[in-house]
Amino acid sequence: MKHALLYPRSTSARSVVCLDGMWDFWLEGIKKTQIPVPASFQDFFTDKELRDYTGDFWYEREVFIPSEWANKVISIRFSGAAHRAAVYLNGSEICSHEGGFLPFCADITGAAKIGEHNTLTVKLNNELHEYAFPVGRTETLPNGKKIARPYFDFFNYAGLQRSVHLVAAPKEAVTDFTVFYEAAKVRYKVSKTAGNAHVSLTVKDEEGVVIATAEGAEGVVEIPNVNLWEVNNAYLYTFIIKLQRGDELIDEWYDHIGIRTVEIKGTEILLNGKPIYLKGFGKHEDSDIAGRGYNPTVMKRDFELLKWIGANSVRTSHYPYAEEFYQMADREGILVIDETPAVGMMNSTMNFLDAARGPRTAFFEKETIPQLLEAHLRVIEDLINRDKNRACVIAWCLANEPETSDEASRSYFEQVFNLAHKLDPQNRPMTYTSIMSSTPDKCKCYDLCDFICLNRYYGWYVFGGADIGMAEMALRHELEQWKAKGLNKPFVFTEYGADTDGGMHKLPSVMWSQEYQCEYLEVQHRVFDSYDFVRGENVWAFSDFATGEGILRVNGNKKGIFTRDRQPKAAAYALKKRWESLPPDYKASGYKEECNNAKN
Ligand code: BDP
Repeated sequence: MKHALLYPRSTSARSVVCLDGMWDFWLEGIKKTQIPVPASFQDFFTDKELRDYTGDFWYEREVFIPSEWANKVISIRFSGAAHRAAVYLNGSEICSHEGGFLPFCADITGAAKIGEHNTLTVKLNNELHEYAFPVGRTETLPNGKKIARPYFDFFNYAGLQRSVHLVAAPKEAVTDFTVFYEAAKVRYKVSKTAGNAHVSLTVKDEEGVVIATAEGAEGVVEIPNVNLWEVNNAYLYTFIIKLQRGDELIDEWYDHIGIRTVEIKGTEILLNGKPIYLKGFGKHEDSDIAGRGYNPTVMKRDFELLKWIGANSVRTSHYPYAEEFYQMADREGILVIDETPAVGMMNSTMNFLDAARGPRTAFFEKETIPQLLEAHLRVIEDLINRDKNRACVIAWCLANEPETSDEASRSYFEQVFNLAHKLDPQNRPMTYTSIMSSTPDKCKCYDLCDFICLNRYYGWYVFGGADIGMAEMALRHELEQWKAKGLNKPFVFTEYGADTDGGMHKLPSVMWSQEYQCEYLEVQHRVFDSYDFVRGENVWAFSDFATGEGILRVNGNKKGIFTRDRQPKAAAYALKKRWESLPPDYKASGYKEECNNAKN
């Protein structure tokens, strides 16, 4: 059944049926209605109680299983069902899954009525717990209302937020495919179910011409005159894997794969051996009405905006995105820091505020930690397994803003990093994003990171508005402390930003005005520019996004450089100007020498 975890693709040996569309939907207290899949359920309804609903809810639809599938292994594949799911076919439970951001599948071969309609029911649950991701808790108020208390700053959207597929595959099937490279030499490994079928690999270029072949489940293919995958200039080869017995085709699956190397040397991030400077954003899967639902129209707009503004990178804050996002990043040549759903690892409903104040909450001493660690290791395995062949993924971000000032976080993260290093066949750089209270003198885990990612809000949560001059001093002071450590690693600002009302102008600036967002960014960039080891800037956030309600959020988080409907704020033009003027290898040692030579 593991074969169905591979991205669902119809080939001459496999059939895929997409189950997206209208599904029946109900939860306690509302009449059965229909809602679309993929989407979050919360933003369709006009009733506030429904939007904030916390608990179990159901999706159901009829699924026809064609009689031609009689000899196949039939699976249902969920690209993501948030946050936990139990799947039933014709009333019998066939599988359950914890976690909303990674794919899982269920074998329905035995349970399915072939040549008939079958009833597929999914019971979902969106409660938050301290032992599951994303971390939070669920409270029952004295008035009886159950409510989710996220320890993170985004709305607790849930539902069948990604596509659902039926997959019919042969009994002897490809279950996994892995590539890693030494430049044009591509090492590959095919895993399959039991059987004696012969494995072969064919590589086609973008014109569809076969340029290399290999035999056997494991080996090396040499790509002649390789077109490397580059930023904004992607090249994707098609790798076709076949299982054959004599002339008979048993199974076939393919993937589009870019060839590139990524490594860190000293303070440089190298792509294909050349230094790169990251310019881009932390994002959310978030849009009007569809919520966190995979939304190809919005995704397309986002990639156009990324190109327009001169960005080259995105962090998938704060969870793995839909698989189609990485496919598009692969095609567009956008670099991705791929993040696990490990967010909220601090005991607070407002961790962004605590980030500034820095109280110790002893999160890693909780009794739920062993169970959370298990969940963490599982998502790392599933994430790396899902995205390991994506050229766009240049690094793994194993957690967002954990309380690494806590001594107990050390052994936890040693285990997390060890597993991730063991699992990634391409040995990509690993990191986590560091919260403001994890200053160089307090952080217990930074040395585990191959590059250091700072989420810093000097000029917003601390020293905002009239105090912005102090913000520059404080940021420089912190960077001086990091410098004194002599880490010889790249630093990337993975978050910095200021909430901004897309309609507000004010001269002179005040916090929340578009002028202030521009001034804030100018201060940060002036500081980044004076430190050689700063090798990237990912602004928080790409666009405004939905959060829970509270006195710090005006209908969501407004730190977007674009509004929620993807229109530019004033800062977008300032960033475009800066990013288009920075050379791709900004701050590289070679680049500096060139500049000096040009001056002399
Ligand atoms: C950081 C979090 C991010 C928040 C951001 C903010 O990583 O999720 O949205 O702060 O406060 O702490 O805007």
